[in-house]
Amino acid sequence: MTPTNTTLRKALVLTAGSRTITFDSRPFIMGVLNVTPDSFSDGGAFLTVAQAVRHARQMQDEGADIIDLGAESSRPGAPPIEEGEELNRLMPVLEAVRQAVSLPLSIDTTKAAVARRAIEAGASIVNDVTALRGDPKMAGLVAETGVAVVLMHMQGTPPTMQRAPHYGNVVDEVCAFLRERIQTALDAGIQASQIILDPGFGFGKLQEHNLRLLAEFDAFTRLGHPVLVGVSRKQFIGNLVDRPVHERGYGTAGAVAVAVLKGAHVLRVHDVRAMKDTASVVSAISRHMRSSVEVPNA
Ligand code: HH2
Repeated sequence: MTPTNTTLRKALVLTAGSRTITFDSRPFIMGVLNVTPDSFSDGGAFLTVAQAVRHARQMQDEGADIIDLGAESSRPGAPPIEEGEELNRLMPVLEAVRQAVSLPLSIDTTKAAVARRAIEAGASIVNDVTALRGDPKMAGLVAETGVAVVLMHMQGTPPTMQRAPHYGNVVDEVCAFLRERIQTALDAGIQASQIILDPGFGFGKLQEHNLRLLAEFDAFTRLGHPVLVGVSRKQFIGNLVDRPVHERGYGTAGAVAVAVLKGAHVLRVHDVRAMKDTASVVSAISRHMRSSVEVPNA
């Protein structure tokens, strides 16, 4: 019998502090909770503790598996903020969300001091868009605490990254970067089972780069770690559907469907229910595809 994707897909186990997450056939949904005044999509919407808790509960009820809290925007052109300001925005919300939901919490930060406080308050994943390059203490913190870490590709930094991104072969270059960051993490004492990868949609990428990364997304899932995809409501989808941020749900679903078909493990999304349904349908179909659909001449 010709093997299907179910028989071919290897289960990956992620260790995240005291939690163990097994990725087998279905992608996990990471719901975004930004406690920022200026995030590109939900900036200002969940600034009070009560609003943030309500939204976290709603995402849990809608089927989220993880909640990603961020207190500093990384949208193109976003100015960096001070550690004190980030902690002031984050900690009251994180502590209240920790009480209100039972899901693993991820902290979207580039600062080790912020990540440490978040881990002490119960976060078990550090989502570092600089892939451990932004703060020399971050790798040691992840190694010491045993939490999971997202290593994301970015060319440049948020204030300047969309000015003139350039690549020879974007997929090869992003893969090479991720391999190098995995090695740096391992050298710092982080276990392979703590690592999640992310090609970084929109982070120093032109339209054609984002589309190539999605079209060849399986290049990242072959690197041997769970792979996160963050396409939700982003500009490259807006460019295709010509719609403002809050009307990009169907466009996002199209991109999510391709990523799921190509083996994505974690979907970082704003619209939990819609993307969970999209992922459920696509991953069920993909389990019935012959392997030859994905690997033509195998
Ligand atoms: N995208 C954003 C923020 N954090 N983290 C990962 N790992 N991957 C992503 O693609 C990613 C991310 C940007 O989206 P959002 O959080 O909605 O906006 P902002 O950065 O303006 O807060």
